Amino acid sequence: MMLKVNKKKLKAYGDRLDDGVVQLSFTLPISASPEAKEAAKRYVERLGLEKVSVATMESMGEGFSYFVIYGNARHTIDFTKIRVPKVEHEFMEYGEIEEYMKSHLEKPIVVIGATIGADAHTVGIDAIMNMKGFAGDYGLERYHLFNAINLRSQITQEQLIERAVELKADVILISQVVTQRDAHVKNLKAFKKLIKDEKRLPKNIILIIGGPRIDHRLALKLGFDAGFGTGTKPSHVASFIVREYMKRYGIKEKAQAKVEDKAKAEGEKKQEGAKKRGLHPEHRRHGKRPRRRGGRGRRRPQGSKKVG
Ligand code: B12
Repeated sequence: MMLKVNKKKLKAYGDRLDDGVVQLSFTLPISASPEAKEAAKRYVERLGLEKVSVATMESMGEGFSYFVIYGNARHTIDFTKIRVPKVEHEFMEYGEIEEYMKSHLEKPIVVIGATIGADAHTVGIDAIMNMKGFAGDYGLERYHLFNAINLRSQITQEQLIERAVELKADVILISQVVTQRDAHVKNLKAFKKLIKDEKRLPKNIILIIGGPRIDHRLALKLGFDAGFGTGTKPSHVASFIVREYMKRYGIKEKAQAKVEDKAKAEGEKKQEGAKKRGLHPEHRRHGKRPRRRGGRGRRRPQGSKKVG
């Protein structure tokens, strides 16, 4: 049975609609004890939850305790008002993208990727770029018309830009996994500042960021073209790159070009037909001879004769 959800007053679902039950987990910097448990309960009550129950308390070693707590939240959200910026391009799968690129591109798209700053996490950028890919989806290296170069991790903003110039990159992919103290935001802002004044790279260069705490909204806010978060598959990124590249370089979609060509040919055919029928150029567009004023029944003035 479908639930009758009030989307204007959305609440968390625990074991029945609108009970507002949420689960919280956190650590307190005190050793596990009955007092610690009571402190955790009161803390959650102060956060505004009601009917609070501590499901789990675990010792996290000397001086730390870990909790899982349930409680009922009163607050609601108007879901109908929520708008989230997201990558709008239609996603294709590996095989489709390969075919699509073959029929639209004359040369490979150069894509370079790296994890920048002190961040040493490479698994994310590898998942997108490496031949074997991620979750059964081939990485960019597997595509014939991507020249994908993975610089891996701890690359400085300056190094990334130098390599982009050297390799004539069309696309730069940046991974940021460590977000402690907003390290990712600082790194990305520093990169944007550098690339803004870089004259050796094309204006059309596509800048994409990704990582578990990255989304499209943050990417746009920081001046990047797209942002991808957890669960991103390489084909999502590939689809975005191809469509965006074609848009920026004015490469028309074949299907669209076909429709436009057909419309143009039909227009020309009509014009040609009208020309043959001896229509005045002004009327050719409609392909019809205009009706004479007065219409069919217009009579000659009395006494006049048909000439010829
Ligand atoms: C493996 C791992 C490591 C490995 C990394 C090995 C390697 N070669 O990458 C090692 C052991 C080295 C490591 C070290 C550290 N780690 Co670590 N690590 C992890 C762990 C367990 C998994 C990360 C991972 O590989 N995920 C799998 C990939 C596939 O997922 P992903 O990165 O999200 O990528 C996907 C998307 O985000 C997206 N994506 C990612 N990048 C990009 C880029 C682009 C362009 C695009 C389009 C998409 C995209 O696509 C990917 C596929 O879907 C996480 C915890 C966790 N479970 O997530 C902690 C975690 C990321 N690590 C963390 C920390 C703190 C560290 C250390 C600082 C710990 C320390 N004090 O030393 C150091 C980092 C040192 C440094 N200089 O960076 C924290 C980060 C906290 C934060 N918010 O900042 C985490 C979350 C653990 C935690 N809960 O505290 N870590």
